[in-house]
Amino acid sequence: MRQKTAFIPTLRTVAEAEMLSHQLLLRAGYIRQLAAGVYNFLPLGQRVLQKVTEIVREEMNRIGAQELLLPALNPAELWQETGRFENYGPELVKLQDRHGRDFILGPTHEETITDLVRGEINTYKKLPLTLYQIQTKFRDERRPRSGLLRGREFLMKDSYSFHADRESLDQTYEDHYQAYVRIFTRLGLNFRAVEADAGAIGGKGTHEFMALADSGEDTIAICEACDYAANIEMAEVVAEVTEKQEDVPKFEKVPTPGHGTIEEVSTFLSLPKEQFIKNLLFEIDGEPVLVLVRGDHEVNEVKVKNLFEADRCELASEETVRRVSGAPAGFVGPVGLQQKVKIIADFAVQGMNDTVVGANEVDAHLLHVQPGRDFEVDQYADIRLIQEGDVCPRCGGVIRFERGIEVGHVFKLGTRYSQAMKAHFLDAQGKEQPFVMGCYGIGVSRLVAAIAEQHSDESGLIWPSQVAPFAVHLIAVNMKNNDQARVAEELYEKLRHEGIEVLFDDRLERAGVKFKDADLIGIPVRIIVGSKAKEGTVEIKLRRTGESSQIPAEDVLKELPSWLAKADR
Ligand code: 9G3
Repeated sequence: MRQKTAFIPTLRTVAEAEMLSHQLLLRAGYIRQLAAGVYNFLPLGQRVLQKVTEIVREEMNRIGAQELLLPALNPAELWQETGRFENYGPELVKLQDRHGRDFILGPTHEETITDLVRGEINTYKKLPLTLYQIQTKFRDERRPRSGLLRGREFLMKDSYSFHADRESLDQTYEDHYQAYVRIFTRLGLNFRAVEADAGAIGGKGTHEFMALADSGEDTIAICEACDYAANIEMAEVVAEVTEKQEDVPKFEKVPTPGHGTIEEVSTFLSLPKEQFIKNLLFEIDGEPVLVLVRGDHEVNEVKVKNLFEADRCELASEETVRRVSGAPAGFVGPVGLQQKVKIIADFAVQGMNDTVVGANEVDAHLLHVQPGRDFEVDQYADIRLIQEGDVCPRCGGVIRFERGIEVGHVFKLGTRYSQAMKAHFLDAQGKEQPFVMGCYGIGVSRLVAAIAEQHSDESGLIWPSQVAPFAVHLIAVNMKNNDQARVAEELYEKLRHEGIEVLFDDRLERAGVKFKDADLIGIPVRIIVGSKAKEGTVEIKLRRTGESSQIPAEDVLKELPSWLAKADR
């Protein structure tokens, strides 16, 4: 491609863009925003997107998944069969056709694919079956941000598998897991597969694939000693054992005027936060539940929700707190509640002695409260957020946090959708069974940003060769100079004749502009035809390291493969 005619509108600066990848993709002319979370992919962006898509497609085909294409426009009826038309909020894009019928633009396609398969497959002999698509999804995010990382219209590879039994699902899940490892490795990503929470989609057993990035939205807990890694929403906490004290004095009330937070009361009473019990009243599927964790710990709401297998789990409203406790939020405690409610506590609370809790009275706390003596806990469970320095639940090593960008997510769905949609097959005994299903996603357009996040510096993008829009960036420093123009044109023709993808900067721009643009665009290997062209010498240079050398123009084809190979190391 010749830059004189190419549509690559580079920019020196852009308005605020918190993610480096977002800023660089805009400045290098890869994408342009049409609306919040809605992007144009310009020619360079499209070429990268196609390279990523091709690698995903190759690895999905390799595990025997069959590619199809489902409609983005789905009749609401399908989504009413699973109840998701009603219970997914404003994120679900709804519209009406000209006859006033309800439709949605698909955010994912469990219903669509299950409807297709239930109409065509009815015997175990045709199982297992894995189908996938690479298709545009719509999710009306409240706060679309960070460019391609959280869009409202985006490209996803979503695959769905259908099985006669759980063992078969486990095999396909493992096949996807390995395919994802191959895909993210080929894409040059530094990633981790982490245990994750299945969330609203349901099912047991799920992993997320996280591209490590300090600016990533997700936090993962990683063990320094073994390969344990989990989304912190899921990471298990090991409860340390402490013995109960027998000689704790009777509890007593103390005034703590105007001090609501544990921070304030801990300072006011000069008692450590570890001696406090944090009391949070939740409404879980509408029922008030008092949740207790140690004062220096945080409640993990995903664990609380999963403990009750609840649909809804949120902090109680102020009036519910007053009704149940008799006091405002900062003074709630497990002793002397106005209304009896279920009390659950983190394992760490079980081993506590001589604690401080809210007195269920404004401006008052209780000292010397002894769990098990002064109040009963209905259930102890692992419901706190893991912290850096905690013990690894697998090997006892030390847990530390990393931030990541979720680029893949694999789920064992079970029969949730097939049951809801009466998608059955006849098993070997002729008995009707619901399909056992799995679903597996990769954020394809999000990957472009994740790769850019990991492969860039402040001057611009640095694409791994497998996904770069071109392999070689050929730059004629001064196209007005006959020697340079001749040598550059000859090289351009020779490289293209060899099937090498070349971006040729043949513009009549100053050298400085050309090199700044080349640094932004991020093509791994650069060939510079400059003043030494008249001696037949050109410079070959790596974008990543800046390593370069002067070589004879006629040796470029011979030298290129070794430079392309070291471009990624
Ligand atoms: C919705 C809306 C947003 C959603 C969903 C449904 C996320 C929804 C989870 C999944 C699960 C898997 C197949 C590929 C891999 C991920 N956001 N999810 O189900 F209606 Cl508005 O999409 N689907």
